[in-house]
Amino acid sequence: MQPFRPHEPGFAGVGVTYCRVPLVLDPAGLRGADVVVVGAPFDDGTSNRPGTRFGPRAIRMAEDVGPPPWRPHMDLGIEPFAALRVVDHGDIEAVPGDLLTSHRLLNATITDILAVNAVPVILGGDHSLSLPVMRALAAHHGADNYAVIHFDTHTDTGSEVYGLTTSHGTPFYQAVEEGVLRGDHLMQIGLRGAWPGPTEFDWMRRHGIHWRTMEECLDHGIDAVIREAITFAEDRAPRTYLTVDVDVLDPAFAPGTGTPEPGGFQTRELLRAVRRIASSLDVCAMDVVEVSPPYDVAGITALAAHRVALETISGIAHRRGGAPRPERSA
Ligand SMILES: [Mn+2]
Repeated sequence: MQPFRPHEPGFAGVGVTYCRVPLVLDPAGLRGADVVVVGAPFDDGTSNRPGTRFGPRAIRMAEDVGPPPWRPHMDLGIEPFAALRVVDHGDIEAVPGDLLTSHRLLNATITDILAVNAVPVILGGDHSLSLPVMRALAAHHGADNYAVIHFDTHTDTGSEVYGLTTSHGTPFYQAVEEGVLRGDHLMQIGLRGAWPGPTEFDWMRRHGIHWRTMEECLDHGIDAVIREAITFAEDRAPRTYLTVDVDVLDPAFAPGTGTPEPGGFQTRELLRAVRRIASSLDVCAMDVVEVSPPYDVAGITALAAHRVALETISGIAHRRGGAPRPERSA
């Protein structure tokens, strides 16, 4: 089999698979997988600096140490690639300049992955991709049956951005208004900066959306906010969609993104947070979005995103059992 799809743009395609897991481009080959990595190489939903179409490949290439996957986690005490069957499904054949078609293609791919009871791990791409993901989750599980934990600088609850209703600033507004996401099942963490404003926050209150600003994370302590998020999600639904906009990180740790905002999480705090969430909750889908390699420095943003996915996969492996043996000194 060719290691690419016939209609994928030149900037798309795996380059190397995620952690060198097997490449499975044929949807029929996904059966039996526990986790399916897929790239969503589009950035037509971006309001400011584009470039996240280059994200999936950069994230996969961020760490390529060569041999087949072997990543013993010294804190969780498990080896995720031994505990789970993880495959890379390549990138969707995004159509440059046609965001709605790219969304339909991603929705179809996520639907295929959910149909075999695997967890999609989506490498973005801009955050508009959460809309087709939530449409697939609602169709498969029902909107009542999943919660969302959303790390971001921004709420992404605009009714429109520059007149466009489908944008990386609107997916959670659209999903609630469409009925594919319950507002009272959504918790957002890390909000800061100057967007959005009172109109959007009023809409969020009306729909029962819960959030913790970055200021509240510092006031309460990040661990306390993560415990709150886990309780929030498990009280509302049997499974959780984890969506991570890399701009929740401080630009010192993640300069390679389209809408950076100073004053955010450190990488180690985000990695610990997603690990705890995936260890505690039934994560039914996750993504890491808004990695824009043209603005990256030394690949640190792509590497942070790579590790956000790896910590999530490791947490999923930990939650599903095995024999944990954290590496602690005698
Ligand atoms: Mn976002």
